[in-house]
Amino acid sequence: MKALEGVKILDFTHVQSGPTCTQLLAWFGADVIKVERPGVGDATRKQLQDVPDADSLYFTMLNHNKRSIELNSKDETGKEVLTRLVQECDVLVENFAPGALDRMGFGWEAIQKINPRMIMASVKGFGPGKYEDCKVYENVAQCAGGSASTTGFLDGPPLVTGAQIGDSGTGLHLALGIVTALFQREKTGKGQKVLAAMQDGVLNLARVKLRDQQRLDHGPLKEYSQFGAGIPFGEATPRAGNDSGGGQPGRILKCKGWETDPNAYTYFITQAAVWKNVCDVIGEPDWKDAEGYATPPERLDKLDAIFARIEEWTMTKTKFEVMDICNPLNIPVGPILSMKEIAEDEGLRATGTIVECDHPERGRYVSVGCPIKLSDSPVEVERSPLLGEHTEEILKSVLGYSDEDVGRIADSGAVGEVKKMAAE
Ligand code: CAO
Repeated sequence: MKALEGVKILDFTHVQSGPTCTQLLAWFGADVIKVERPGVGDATRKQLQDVPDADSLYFTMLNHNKRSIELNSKDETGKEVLTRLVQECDVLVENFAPGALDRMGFGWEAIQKINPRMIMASVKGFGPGKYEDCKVYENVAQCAGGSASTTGFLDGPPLVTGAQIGDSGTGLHLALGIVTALFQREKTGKGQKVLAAMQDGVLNLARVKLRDQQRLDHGPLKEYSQFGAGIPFGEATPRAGNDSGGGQPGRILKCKGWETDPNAYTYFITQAAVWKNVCDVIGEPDWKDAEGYATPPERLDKLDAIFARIEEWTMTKTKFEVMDICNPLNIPVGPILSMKEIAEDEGLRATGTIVECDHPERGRYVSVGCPIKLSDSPVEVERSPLLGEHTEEILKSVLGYSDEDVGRIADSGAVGEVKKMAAE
């Protein structure tokens, strides 16, 4: 038994944000039916291809545990099939450019008429307002959501982050909106619209930077290294380099091998509660009670010097040795792990966070499994579907079409050449 067993998702998503959401729902047990344009499919199938003629990793890593139906939603017969899908499914998830669903004839009002219990969930770049019609990709959202202006170093340009907070982050927000709407439907019997705008999702994740914006009205941000360096603050939350985002000062420090290994670094947090342990570890026991060092406020203007001294120590150890020494002393540290190290990490493989799948076109590939673990709803990660792999199966088993109907639908061209042959 899986948590979302019995829930049918009409998955009209593409690229990254929407697919992340529906992949999570599939992992929680929903039957996710991915509707794709005949012969074309999700654009990511062919983007950043590493194996000729095989679905790309971009696609395969975002579309696990789904079924694929090829369907031209602009064709008359295609619309008939889509209408049946709306009748049968619980949730429609989409992340088309604004207005695309209306142009197809399947806007919110039309959907409600066909199935009042349907939840219609959308990712858009912006919420209602002057930018609502804009197309948006990841980095645009990171910039518009406040993340880029607060990421990077003080003397450099704004930076986007590698974590896809605009796409995958908004997909997560949408998934929560969907299960919440399903929960409410239990009581009301009605569907509703769920909207997750990428700008809003990024801002939600950058919430602490808006906190700092308001703190600026009351004086400098003392935990920022900029304060210790004596650089005045401007009007807006500045870029904070690798400063810790919270009240406990932290930095990225070099470890043994940094000269040749770009990831021989550790994150080191001088949490106030374990300051004495930090002093012992780095060989500065006098700092425990020395004037100017004993309390967190006294240390604020010396953080650069303090971290320089800690780095002298971390440079004598590998990032894993730093972890092994500091963890038992409750000093929060974290190695900078490369993607290579993560892909090979036995611990992550043991928990199913890193998985391997067999794919008929591309062979074995590594992927990220479900990052949320439910004790009563285990996840078995299955490979992504080939384009239209389940067209016939969905027409018959989900929508109840007869062989004759499937032949008629295939003849119309609404479901693509391959399925026409399969139906014959
Ligand atoms: N059958 C027939 N037509 C189909 C179809 C199907 N099965 N599936 C999609 N289409 C059509 C759409 O109806 C649309 O047609 P119109 O423009 O005539 O209405 C067309 O394909 C293209 O859709 P699109 O505009 O969404 O795609 P795009 O490549 O031009 O834009 C993107 C991509 C991501 C910029 C845009 O979809 C968007 O802004 N989405 C919302 C924000 C978002 O999710 N961004 C994250 C992207 S990365 O995760």
